[in-house]
Amino acid sequence: MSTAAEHTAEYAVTGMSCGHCEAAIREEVGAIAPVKRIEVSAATGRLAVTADAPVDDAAVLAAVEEAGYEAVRTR
Ligand SMILES: [Cu+2]
Repeated sequence: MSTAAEHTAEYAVTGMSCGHCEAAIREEVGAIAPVKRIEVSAATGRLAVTADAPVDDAAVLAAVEEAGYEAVRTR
């Protein structure tokens, strides 16, 4: 554990089927300013967004929607 607190928000994404879907979400969510790390899997439908500040839920959900998918926060 580092001393700087990391915040991770997890989402269940509906509609991803392949690597292109993952890339589309990665690109849109990656454009949100303080995002540090993105894990996304079409196989599990899971999206995890890590930042040094609390993750902006509305921005993530809007970005996923922009990419053409739907997400709900799961953690
Ligand atoms: Cu795809």
